[in-house]
Amino acid sequence: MAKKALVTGITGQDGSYLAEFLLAKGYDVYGMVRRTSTVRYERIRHIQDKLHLVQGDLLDQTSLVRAFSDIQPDEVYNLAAQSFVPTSWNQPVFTGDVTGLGATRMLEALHTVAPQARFYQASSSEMFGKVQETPQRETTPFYPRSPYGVAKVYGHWITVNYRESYNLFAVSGILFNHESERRGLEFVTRKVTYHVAKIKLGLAHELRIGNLEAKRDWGYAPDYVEAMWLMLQQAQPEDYVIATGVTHTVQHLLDVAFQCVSLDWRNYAVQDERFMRPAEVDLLVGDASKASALLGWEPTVTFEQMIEKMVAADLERLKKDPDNVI
Ligand code: NAP
Ligand code: G4F
Repeated sequence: MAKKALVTGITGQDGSYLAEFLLAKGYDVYGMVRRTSTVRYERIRHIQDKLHLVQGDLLDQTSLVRAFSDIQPDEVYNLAAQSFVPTSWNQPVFTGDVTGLGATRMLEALHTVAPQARFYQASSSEMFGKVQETPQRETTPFYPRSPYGVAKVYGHWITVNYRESYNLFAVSGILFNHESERRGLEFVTRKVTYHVAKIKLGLAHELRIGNLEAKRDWGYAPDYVEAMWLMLQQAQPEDYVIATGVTHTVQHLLDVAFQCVSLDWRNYAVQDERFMRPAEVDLLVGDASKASALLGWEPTVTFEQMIEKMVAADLERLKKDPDNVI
């Protein structure tokens, strides 16, 4: 019998890649989707006929209990979140409810009606915030710098707590930034590659941007979803850092992206206060040696290769449809 996986956040960047990965492994994939007035399934449209989509919302306990009870999944990947850091200052209570308490609702549903299921929680390097050591590893203390980071710390510890309280197979992947051609347009890598493509095609003339000094450890999303799956295949439930171990500034991102189309970012980028944050995470760089040793996981795509892919994909999309915003 095929294994059954339930993925929350299936319409997001990671959810779409994870769904593809699990389908290729022969899983029956159940994706949780929430009701919205406009359906936005762009990232999963190409596999939609192979998926079982179930309605549910991390804010609605009953929908989660029903989903767990009906599906009786073998594996659960909790990827759903309000995941954009700046929005978390505008909507801190909502972010806490979805991104933090949402994890408790998922674990409580699992504990109540499907305790045999293995559970993955999408934790984040944002939890390290004002970093207490470099590089950051599983044992590095957390010091979150945004309501989003605080909510993720809660989600992380409630996962540990349910594991220890109820002996559940519940793990937390502390994933550093990972990007792709499917990244949301508001995140800095995609914002840059999309604008580079627009500027190259004469569809835009400037890129308004925030802090150029911030450093991130950026990996490629398809590599990272494999790590999620590997964590649930282990004999023991443990938490892992997933990162490339290489960090770059936002300014370097501009260098690399504009070089892809032989342009100089200095002629187009305009710093704009609106994109500065009330509290910044200045530096992230992860130590994934535990994942390398125990999961055999390694990143396969470099930062430069990834940005090149993203620029190429944005050029392709915009050439076909100049209004394309996917
Ligand atoms: P994303 O593209 O923003 O996707 C978020 C997903 O969550 C979407 O499918 C969204 O559905 C869903 N969602 C939001 N609120 C929900 C709710 N109340 N109930 C049910 N579903 C809801 O995020 P991502 O980049 O794929 O990241 C996946 C997870 O990993 C997130 O938890 C994120 O915080 C975490 N993470 C991401 C990174 C990264 O660099 N990408 C790094 C570390 C951790 P709609 O389509 O309906 O909005
Ligand atoms: O791309 P970002 O918005 O990602 P951020 O805040 O690091 O969060 C992402 O990664 C986390 C993992 O560490 C995830 F948990 C989270 O869900 C999300 O996926 O910003 C990256 C950096 C920041 O330092 C920001 O200040 O880029 C800087 N930046 C500079 N100008 C900008 C901009 N960020 C955005 N979004 N837009 C700008 O114009």
